[in-house]
Amino acid sequence: MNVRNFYNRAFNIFLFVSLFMFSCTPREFERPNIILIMADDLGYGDLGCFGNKEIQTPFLDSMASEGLKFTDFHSNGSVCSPTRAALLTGRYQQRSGLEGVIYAEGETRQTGLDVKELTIADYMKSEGYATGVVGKWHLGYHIDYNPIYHGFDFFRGYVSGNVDYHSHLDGAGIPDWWHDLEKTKEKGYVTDLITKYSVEFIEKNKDRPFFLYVAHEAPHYPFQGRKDRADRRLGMDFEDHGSRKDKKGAYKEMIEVMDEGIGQIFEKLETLGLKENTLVIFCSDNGGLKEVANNGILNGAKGSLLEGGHRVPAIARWPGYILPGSVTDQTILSMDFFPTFVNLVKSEEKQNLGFDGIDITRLLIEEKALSDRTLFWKYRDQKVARNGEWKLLIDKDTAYLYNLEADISEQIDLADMEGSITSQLKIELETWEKDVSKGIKLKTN
Ligand SMILES: [Ca+2]
Repeated sequence: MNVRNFYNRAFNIFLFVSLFMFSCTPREFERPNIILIMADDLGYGDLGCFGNKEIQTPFLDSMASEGLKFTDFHSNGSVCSPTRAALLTGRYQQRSGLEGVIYAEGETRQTGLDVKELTIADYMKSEGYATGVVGKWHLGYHIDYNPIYHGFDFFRGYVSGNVDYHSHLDGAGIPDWWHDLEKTKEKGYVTDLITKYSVEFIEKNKDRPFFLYVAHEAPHYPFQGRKDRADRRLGMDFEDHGSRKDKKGAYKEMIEVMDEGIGQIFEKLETLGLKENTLVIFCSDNGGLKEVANNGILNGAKGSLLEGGHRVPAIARWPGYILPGSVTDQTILSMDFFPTFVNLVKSEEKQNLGFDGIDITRLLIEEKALSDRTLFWKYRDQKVARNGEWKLLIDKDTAYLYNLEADISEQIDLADMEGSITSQLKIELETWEKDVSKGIKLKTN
């Protein structure tokens, strides 16, 4: 053995022993507080740090420069309720029967996320965390589905898909503003109330571990700024999208006010000395609405399974663990957060909790690539199977195959040219559909 080989070998042994000791350490980090912030209908190109030049988002931009930006993050659904179901359960939304939106009107108003489902909040609570949700719930209107029955100790917000930012009436004209299990009247612009209660929750729980889910309404319609008037009034007709003419102007303001509020959350963490021990995640629940959003170079918009419907901005910040200014192109879904949080806070090894999502801790703190997996989406008459660069899209029984690495805007259909990849993904998609629909009565609205 020459000298160089000797040193190489010695170094490898050292590395192995270090890694072994590392992996045997009971806990390599203190259990962090976790704040999960989700915007509503924010498009892939709607933030400065994702290339937007018009909308000012200094706090989210600084979050990206202090943390990790995801360029291939996806919401599980291309609309609201399904993503929220997957996010909170760590499983495909089809397993909880929530493939479609829970509407303010019609029979779906009676449905919701079954309280027997294990949610992030149930889990965090069982680990001694204070649990709060502020903002939009959209997993059931009936009080039986209230977040308080899903593991949250604290709820300030609304249960529908959207409310008037000033009068807090839902899409059916019904008052929808809650303090825990009580419907209440409260003045204020929804985005500001969300910030106020998020900050209050952090302050109240500063001396114990907490999980806070900040579910912003912005920039979902109605398109209303801070100084606009209420559009929805009791017993009066109204336009869903609001009366303001300059909808794009309102949209920009709505994102900027949300960003300002996120800045206040960051400031509170800093003031209380909690910045270092708090993992903050930001994402959107689906792609941007065609009429107002910027979905960047992506094709499609909210409601579609083209990339513009579900590839959304996402950022993670955890000082000391996540490398500042890093970027990952690994494919992540909303359902991956729950298994990750389990790994971060668990007090003992867990049995299989039945997740479809995976733990991405090592990606967050070491930028370690994830192992190969095929991911699936389904909504109305579209279905997708995605593996690495390949994306199979079935649209009304027609198959399209896109290579997202070469063609992120999904312009060139390779379904015939790459027949074997198309067939393979079709088989995986069929198997997945059978698996997730076992014993579930789908509400495919
Ligand atoms: Ca949404």
